[in-house]
Amino acid sequence: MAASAGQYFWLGNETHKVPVALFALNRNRLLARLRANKDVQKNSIVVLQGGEETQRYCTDTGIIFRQESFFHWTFGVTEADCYGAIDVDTGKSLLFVPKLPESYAVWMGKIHPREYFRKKYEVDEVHYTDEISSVLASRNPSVLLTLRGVNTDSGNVSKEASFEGISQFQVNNTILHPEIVECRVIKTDLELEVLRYSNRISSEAHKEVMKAAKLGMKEYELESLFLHFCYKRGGMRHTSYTCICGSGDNSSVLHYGHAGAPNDKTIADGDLCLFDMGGEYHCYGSDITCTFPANGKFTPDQKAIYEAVLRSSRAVMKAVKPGVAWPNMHRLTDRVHLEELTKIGILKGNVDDMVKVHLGAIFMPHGLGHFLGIDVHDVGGYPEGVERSTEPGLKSLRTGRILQEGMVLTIEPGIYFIDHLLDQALADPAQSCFINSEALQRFRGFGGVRIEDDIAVTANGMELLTCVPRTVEEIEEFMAQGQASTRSADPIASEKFLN
Ligand SMILES: [Mn+2]
Repeated sequence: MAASAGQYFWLGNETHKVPVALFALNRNRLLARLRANKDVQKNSIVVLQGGEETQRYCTDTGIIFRQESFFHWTFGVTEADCYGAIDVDTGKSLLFVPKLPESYAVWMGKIHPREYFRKKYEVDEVHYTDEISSVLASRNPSVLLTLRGVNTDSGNVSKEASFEGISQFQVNNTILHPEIVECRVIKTDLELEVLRYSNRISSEAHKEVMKAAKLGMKEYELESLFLHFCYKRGGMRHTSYTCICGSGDNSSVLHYGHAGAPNDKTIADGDLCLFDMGGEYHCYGSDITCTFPANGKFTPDQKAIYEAVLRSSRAVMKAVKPGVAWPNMHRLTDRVHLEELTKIGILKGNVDDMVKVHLGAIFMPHGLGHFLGIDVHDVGGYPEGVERSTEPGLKSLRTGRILQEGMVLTIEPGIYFIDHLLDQALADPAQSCFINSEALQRFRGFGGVRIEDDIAVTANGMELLTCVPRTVEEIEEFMAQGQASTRSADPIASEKFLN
């Protein structure tokens, strides 16, 4: 096996070198699981289909290709329209690349020979995709293991490999998915290195945004700064998801920033900014939210809500370690929020009784956090045997699992003042009895606070991957410095922030 050639994915400058060995290790981990699975017959071959090149609707305008996540995990291949296979018994890896037309050489550049891909990706064999059927048949497999399974976040089904001639083979499409998903749930040290890098660059980009934020700016100007920093400094052409840059009341819109609300509000004095943005490097993502006052100084109410969320975030971080059930971390968060909201005076009464009527979900309707990896909502949250709760709040939790070393998750508690949910709670006597509606009135239009960090579960606790100012004092001090240093300069025009 070609494991020592030492190739890597690298975009030069200070960007991270991702060893191609990362993917060989992933394949070996998958093979170990498959070989231990009694349902896997002798002479089985795993067959995966990579992502396909797409165009904008009916036009010939190409959309920047981003590899399909399972294929990326297994082969680390950046090109579109490939297939890959692994012989389970021998461990041999086969890559199938498209035979490109001569016109490609004119429009797209040099057509590389197969040997180029064999070296680049450290696989054992490279063939053309139109040969896949005959190449596989020559190995006389007992069965082809293809990938079919439901993504438990989207409900969508993975695209199973298919090619001309597949009907001549025995195909099993149920064994592979749960096995590869389990592999993806636990990150290797090599994968952790990439996630640390994505987090470091994205954290720095968030700090640039905080420093540059000024009243009167459009939210999208700060989105643009984040994207620019991630790409210029970090080689991150993609983000893990669409940037959420909500100011003022928009900070309570959980997935603001979509095409119908494209981060286009003008940032005003007194606004809280809730910016949820994460860069992605070689498909390994990050998912970070910073909430800060637009003018650099928290009001007493903003400080109180912010510190309530910070308290739950840090309580969870203290409790996280292998063996802990993630739903219990969500419950812990709710409890801290309810206690803090009571101290602030928005709620009144006994917190245990509030928990019984799911009052926490009024203020945090989403889950505490989710797996992170090649997908921002990474796979494996609900394998067979792990049931999703039906309770408010908890039902939005993207995993119900017991934590294990090597899992990477977000911790993203939030408190939001969402009119629709507040009105609902006020109309429900079981919940409204805990609400001080006069105090609550003051928080209408407040928006929301989310504090989102990415963590890796370690043997005894956790490693924090995100590094941004977090306490009220840190944020105010950091923003004061930033406003002093950028007062006279447009950060993009001067590019000072990149040097
Ligand atoms: Mn998240």
